[in-house]
Amino acid sequence: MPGIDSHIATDPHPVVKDGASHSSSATAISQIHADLPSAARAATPAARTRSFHDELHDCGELLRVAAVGAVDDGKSTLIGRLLHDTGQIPDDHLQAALVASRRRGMDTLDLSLITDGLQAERDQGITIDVAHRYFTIPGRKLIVADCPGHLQYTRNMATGSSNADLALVVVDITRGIRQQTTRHMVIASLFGIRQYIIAVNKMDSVSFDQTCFTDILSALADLGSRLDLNGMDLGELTVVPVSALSGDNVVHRSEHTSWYGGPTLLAALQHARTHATAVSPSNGATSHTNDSTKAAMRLPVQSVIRVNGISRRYAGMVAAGELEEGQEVIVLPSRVHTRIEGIWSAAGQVASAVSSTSVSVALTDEVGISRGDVIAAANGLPQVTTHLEAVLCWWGMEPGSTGQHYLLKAGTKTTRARLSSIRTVLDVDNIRDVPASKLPHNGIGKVEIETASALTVDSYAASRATGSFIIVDESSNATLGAGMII
Ligand SMILES: Nc1nc2c(ncn2[C@@H]2O[C@H](COP(=O)(O)OP(=O)(O)OP(=O)(O)O)[C@@H](O)[C@H]2O)c(=O)[nH]1
Ligand SMILES: [Mg+2]
Repeated sequence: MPGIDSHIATDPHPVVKDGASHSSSATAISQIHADLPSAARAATPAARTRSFHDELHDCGELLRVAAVGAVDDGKSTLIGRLLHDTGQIPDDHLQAALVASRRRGMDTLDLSLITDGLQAERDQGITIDVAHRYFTIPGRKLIVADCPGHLQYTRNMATGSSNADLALVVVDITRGIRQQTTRHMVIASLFGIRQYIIAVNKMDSVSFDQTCFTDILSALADLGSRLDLNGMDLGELTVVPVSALSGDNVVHRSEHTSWYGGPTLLAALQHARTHATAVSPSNGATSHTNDSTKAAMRLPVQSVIRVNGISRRYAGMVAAGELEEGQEVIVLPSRVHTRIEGIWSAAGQVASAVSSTSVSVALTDEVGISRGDVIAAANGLPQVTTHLEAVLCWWGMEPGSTGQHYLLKAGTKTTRARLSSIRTVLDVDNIRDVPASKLPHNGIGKVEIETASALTVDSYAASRATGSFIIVDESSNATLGAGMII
């Protein structure tokens, strides 16, 4: 694993790059109240002078962030703080959160209420569903998925991270790295995330003590090397000491951490690689790519459309790579060679389309194609197979067991499948694969699966979209697990 970027300053008085001296007292209701209705603008002196709204039009590239970590470590509060201190909480939301905070008997604004939208979440003080927050920071558009930390909702956490460019891992400094923190990092790594910002939160609870922070750094280094030994790559880690409650090192540099010379959370998010600029590691075997435009083109066919009752077009979403007019393609599983005659998107006829674009295409030859078939670039073929080797995250309440039948959905195709072998299950505490015959609830295992009909797939390392699948219960249709093809 590459080194941890912890930025402990050797200079006890580092230059304050943001130029913001920031009061880190908790956001008092009275202070906010006095400034309403333009409370968001008045969050801090720096927020007043640097209007983030001014930069809304200059959005820049999209960065998808999954905020993960153990229950109560402060994910929702931290996202709320980020929104608040960048002046992006609408007045009505702020008002509602103020009222709810008061109802809870709090004399400070509970920023987690900004992100926790469900009544059940507010009642229990935990996140259950994944809330997506869309906002901007200078030069960037962000989509932040606020994932639940509770073990029971690990599946929701996985949903929130499945498409992320970066994981924001929140760690409560008073509780350290917990099993659920590790589990989330393992899942994020399996999903191909190669950038991590570790927000070491609640620094106010330890009086911003540097030794407590370096203890977390040692624990992270230890975790990183254990993951490495098990073939799991985290990629780049930036570790930032923060207090979501008081705002230290979130948007404004803290005056309480003079020993820290690294970026604020905001600056770290500004400098992270986005989807468009992501690069895949060069070391081959365990590398994953976040950049589905660099992968070989895959267009899983969702439906066949008749145009004017004569010609046919094939509709679907480009799952990987770039689709181009004139491109030589192979239709799978029939293996018929043909070319792309024309491409239509919502914008009309286009010469090319990148991954995640919904399109319909016409082919130069008459080919028998139906839903579930895949149109693939001729230079870089997927496998057509009934045998899968995969890492499977299991959320079924009943353990997954050898010989059981399920439904397997991969892209636009659904088939019956049998769990033919469970090779190992990950011992999360020791980061070690151990032999097992069952895959327990919330377990992560290496398995083999036989499918009733052939699937057109890639390895997950080559393509996220065509290298993953879900396992569904045949009778209840409940999602039991998510797999990544090895
Ligand atoms: N002292 C202190 N408390 C904090 C800080 N950040 C959050 N908290 C408190 O920690 C508790 C949990 O915060 P949440 O933001 O709901 O935690 P979470 O990680 O979103 O929790 P789940 O979504 O349920 O996993 C709340 O009581 C917060 O007020 C902090 O920086 N300092
Ligand atoms: Mg939460």
